[in-house]
Amino acid sequence: MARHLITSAIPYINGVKHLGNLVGSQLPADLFARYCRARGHEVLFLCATDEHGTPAELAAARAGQPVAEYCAEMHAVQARIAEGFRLSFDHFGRSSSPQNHRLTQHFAVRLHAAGLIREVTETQMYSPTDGRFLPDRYIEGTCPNCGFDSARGDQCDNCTKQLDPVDLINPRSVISGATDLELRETRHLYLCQSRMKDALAAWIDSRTDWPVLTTSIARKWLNDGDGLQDRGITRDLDWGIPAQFDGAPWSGMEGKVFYVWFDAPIEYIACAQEWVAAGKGSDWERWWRTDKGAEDVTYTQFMGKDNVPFHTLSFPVTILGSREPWKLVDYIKSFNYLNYDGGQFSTSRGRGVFMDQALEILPADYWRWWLLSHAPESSDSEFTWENFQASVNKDLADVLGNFVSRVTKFCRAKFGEAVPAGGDYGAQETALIDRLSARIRDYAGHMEAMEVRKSAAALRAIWVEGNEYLQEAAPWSTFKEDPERAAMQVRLALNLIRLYAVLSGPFIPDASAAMLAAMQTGDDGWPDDTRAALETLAPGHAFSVPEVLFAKITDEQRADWQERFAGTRG
Ligand code: B3M
Ligand code: ZN
Repeated sequence: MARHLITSAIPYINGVKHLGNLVGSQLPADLFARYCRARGHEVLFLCATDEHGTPAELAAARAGQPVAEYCAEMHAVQARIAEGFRLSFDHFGRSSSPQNHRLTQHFAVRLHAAGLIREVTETQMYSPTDGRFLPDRYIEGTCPNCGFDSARGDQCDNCTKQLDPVDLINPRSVISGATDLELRETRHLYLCQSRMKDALAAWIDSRTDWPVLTTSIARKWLNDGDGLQDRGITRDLDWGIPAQFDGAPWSGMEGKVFYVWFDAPIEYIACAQEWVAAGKGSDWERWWRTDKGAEDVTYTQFMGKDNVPFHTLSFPVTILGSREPWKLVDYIKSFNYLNYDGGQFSTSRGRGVFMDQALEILPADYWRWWLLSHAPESSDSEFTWENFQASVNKDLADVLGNFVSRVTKFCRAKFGEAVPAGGDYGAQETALIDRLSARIRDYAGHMEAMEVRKSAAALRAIWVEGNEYLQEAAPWSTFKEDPERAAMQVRLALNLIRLYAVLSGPFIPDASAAMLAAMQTGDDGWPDDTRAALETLAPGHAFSVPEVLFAKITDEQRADWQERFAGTRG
């Protein structure tokens, strides 16, 4: 039994995320976690909220709440929405946890001992109007790299370049809009990333099986030298993990906290400790310490492309630089952006569908299917209501839903609500079984490789096989001259419904559960032998006709939603 540690990038606490965020990390991570479990592997799937830094402070200020209170509330909101989307985290933690405080400080001490932290006196942007320093997102301006005019102090969203507030052209305060900013001296801890450049380059070069998107971004910053400039890992902020603590080997850091991007990835580890503290697990070290059993763990991270530099460069410096036997990531699956209806999703302008709104209008499976089957893997992709309507109506309602409904209703009408007997499978069925076996292998191969779109296409092809078989076999006409044979055909089709439930679980878990419930059976594992899988429901086994699995989206609904989500969220 293989062991898989799986993490999704941890979403900022600053509000409900949109569908583009969902499909860039949490959802494909969930797909993979569910698949690994279905294959009988041992899985630890972790996610959390990213609660520090300027995003948290700014959002709390906007909400008029103390930051801690705001974070606690928003964590509960995000956790509830994650459940709504059936994201099967083993634990959904918080980067503000005591575990992460301890561990982050521990890493800083270790890095210092390894000579990888130095103290720097530098000048930072200070706003007399606001009476404070303006780190990271407290400042916006024009990107010196690409000219984007709303680049933030820590990173340009347009070109992914990691920035320093002092790099911005025409900087302005996000709090007050003030532009009369001045440079003032302050002291900070710097992580000496540049010293690890060769080690990191060798490591990235050894990852020959990683997606090009991941390695190309990593190499870009490595070779530019850019991503590997030494970076400040402390900030002049109130909210965060204090950079000063008992026995700290540095001084003068009173009132400062660690930079959010320093502590956020450490939360992947702390989250496993929280999972134990919550009584859900008993041993986090066998997932995270290679001296304590984690040497045979496969660790996969999921994230959007803007997060890649931090996971391929900064976090590995923390892990490797600690000189302790922590588990290093084995595979980084990254995603491009999902656009919305001819533009970008915009949190500030309320443009696009946000996770809470999505669940208000349709159940999770509809979204999961569309998002995963259109995942922005090789390039950015775009959500349009026309495309969403077409793929829900075709794939889910016509291909899958209709099959289930036709088969169960026909059987109930002609044979009653139990699997009919009627002889062995014949040549037509054997041919179908052969085709299905090949397609299931195909599907498994793509899932294994985390090729999300290809996996969706392969699963759909498996559904289509059922429809084509039904069309050819036509039990409704067979029934007239050869009811025995029709019974056998229907028995196979009912077994196909069970097989579909098992195979489709990672994509559409609720529909999968509904199909299993209708077939009055459980999920007894991956179908290694297709014929055996299609003989699981024996003659006489009772079933029921399920409710409509997927309702079609009408043109009226589509037009309605298109207008509603054009950009007015208040
Ligand atoms: N919170 C950025 C984001 O939500 C950041 C990811 C942290 S992963 C350790 O896209
Ligand atoms: Zn830029």
